[in-house]
Amino acid sequence: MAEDKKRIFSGMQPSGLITLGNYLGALNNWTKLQDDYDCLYCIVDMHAITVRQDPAKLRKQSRDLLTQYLAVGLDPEKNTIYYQSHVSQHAELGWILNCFTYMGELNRMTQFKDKCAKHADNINAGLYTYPSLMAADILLYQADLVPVGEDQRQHLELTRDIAQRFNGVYGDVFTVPEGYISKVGAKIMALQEPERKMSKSDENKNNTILLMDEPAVIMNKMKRAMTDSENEVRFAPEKPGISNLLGIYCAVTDTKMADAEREFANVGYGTFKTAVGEAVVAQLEPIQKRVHEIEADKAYLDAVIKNGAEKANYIATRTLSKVQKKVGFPPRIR
Ligand code: ATP
Ligand code: LTN
Repeated sequence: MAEDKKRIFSGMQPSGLITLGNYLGALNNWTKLQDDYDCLYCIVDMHAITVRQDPAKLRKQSRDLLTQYLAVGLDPEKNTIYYQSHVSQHAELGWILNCFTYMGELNRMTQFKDKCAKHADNINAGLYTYPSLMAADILLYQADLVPVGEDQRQHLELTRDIAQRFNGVYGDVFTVPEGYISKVGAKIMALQEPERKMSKSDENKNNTILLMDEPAVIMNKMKRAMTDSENEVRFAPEKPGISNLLGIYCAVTDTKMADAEREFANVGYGTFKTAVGEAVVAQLEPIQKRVHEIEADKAYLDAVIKNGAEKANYIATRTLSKVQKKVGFPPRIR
């Protein structure tokens, strides 16, 4: 791995089928970074079990997510792609960082509050300390940049605070990472409730477009997307539904907002929705085809899994050993 390139770390939970929001807010940007940075892209299965998962489904979703990472164009030769649970250093550093994270900080996390409301029957300690594990993910690899969607900004800020706190006590151990949040596609909203973000664990299936949705399904979900009582396609805070569809259109076609508004200035909502749907289908169809090709190649996938874990393990060990020494754990006798 080139030492002169800046390092990038990001991850996604295998908590369900991935959405257009995940693709536009995260995956699509990751592929653009792979030539210029030394990138690690993790499948954060340890984070996923902070809400109850069916074991067989979790295993399948993890493999599907890996396949989708590859299908969107992430190259396992250029990037380190691996499962979080295969690199136990995440858990070990996570524990240490728990001891450098205040309850007051964790209490303020909006993702925690949202998930508590959604999973009132299972408000477990893992859900609460999720951000310290996320900090460990990033800091283990001394990442300079972390490309994520807007919803992760708060977790990243906390990661920076934890890194600075630790460095303040022990010297420069961790690189303090910066967020990398692209403007386009950073927050795709739910189709029928455009005041909420599109989320893969949403129970209303008409709120989300899945990366693997068939064209007819995509067109149908688009048709049902919430709009408003005007008939004017423009980007405005009081028009969250139309603004969201415009945002999707701009992201998938790489168009500027003003140009998109001009393009749809004189058309009705029906025509506009069809155009957005067709643009999404055009973007996703080739990816879906690649998913089917890759998932048929078991040996290839297994090799990616094995190599990714080995590469990640190598870097993670270096940081963890240093941290263990700094905090005063006794050296191992070999
Ligand atoms: P869950 O519903 O299980 O909480 P999620 O759909 O919110 O999942 P994550 O796995 O938490 O997705 O996030 C993966 C990446 O996708 C993160 O970088 C996140 O910021 C980004 N992301 C998630 N939802 C959106 C969205 N609606 N718009 C843009 N980016 C998103
Ligand atoms: N918390 C993130 C997933 C995640 C992540 C990370 C993202 C876990 N660890 C490290 C970037 C870097 C989420 O819920 N989207």
